[in-house]
Amino acid sequence: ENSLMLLQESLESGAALAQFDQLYRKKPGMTMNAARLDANIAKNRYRDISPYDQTRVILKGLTDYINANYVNMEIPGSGIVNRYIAAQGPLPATCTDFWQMVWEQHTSLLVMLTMKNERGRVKCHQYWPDMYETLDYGALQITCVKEDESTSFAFREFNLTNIETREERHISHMQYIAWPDHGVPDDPGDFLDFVIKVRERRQGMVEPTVVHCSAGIGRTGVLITMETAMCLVEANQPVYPLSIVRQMRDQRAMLIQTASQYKFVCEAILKVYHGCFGTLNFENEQCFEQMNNGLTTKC
Ligand code: PTR
Ligand code: PTR
Repeated sequence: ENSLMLLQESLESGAALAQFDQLYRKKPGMTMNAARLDANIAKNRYRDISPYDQTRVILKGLTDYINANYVNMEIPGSGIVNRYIAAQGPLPATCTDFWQMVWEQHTSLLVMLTMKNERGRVKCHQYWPDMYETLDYGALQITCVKEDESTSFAFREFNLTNIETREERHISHMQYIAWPDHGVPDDPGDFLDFVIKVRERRQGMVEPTVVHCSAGIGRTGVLITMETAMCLVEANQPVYPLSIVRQMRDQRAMLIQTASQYKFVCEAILKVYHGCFGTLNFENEQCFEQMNNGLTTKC
């Protein structure tokens, strides 16, 4: 496929990374005033990472602020729009806000791309209860009913009960635990496996998936880019990673933090493609079927 051939060439020549470095990190014209209000300053994990006002998630009630943005990724030609909320890792003081957001947005999948601690620093507060335990966050009561851990992933299931309405919901939590901030995943194979599992879980879901890391920009951006690229390949659409990044940054600033993260995701996109086909030839009908069946199993 032509766009992937171009991608390979521009990675080899270094042009891809130069273009990435030149792309705006914040979309001109977007504002970030809510983040700077006195009442909200302490709700930001990092002083330099704020949500756009225009796309921020607004909580119901008087204090409506959380450091999170809607990020909608359209897959042309397929009628699909993948809906995400990109968020910072909750702080002790924002866990209740976080769960309120999950409830109000009808989210049933949480994707976490950070560990709680990295290199001796706290990166994200543990905003969920341990296995078999229950914690109250405002009007929500959360119980962890399942937890499976491997070396790279931790998958959990939570029951949420709204104490006021007695309504009960079920939430999946998928954590990738082998990926330090500012870096790239330790193992691209494990990372692709993880993204494929996220995609399987997301099948048919219309409510936004909440994706967070520590700041909610670097690793979150890599994951959304990867999933978007996989959907584009499946929909037989060209894949231009830079325009994916632009589309993301139009909705939350700074998504994908470093050139090495960008390079990593571009290489992973090519790897998925080559893994399915062996060659860069997209014309062939059979290739397509193979990919549509294969992407979620073999690659
Ligand atoms: N030990 C690391 C950390 O605490 O950050 C990695 C890790 C993170 C391991 C989360 C397990 C984790 O999940 P839990 O402790 O909640 O099962
Ligand atoms: N000021 C912080 C820093 O540069 O370290 C903000 C920051 C932290 C930015 C983590 C990105 C980070 O990575 P991620 O978005 O993947 O958690």
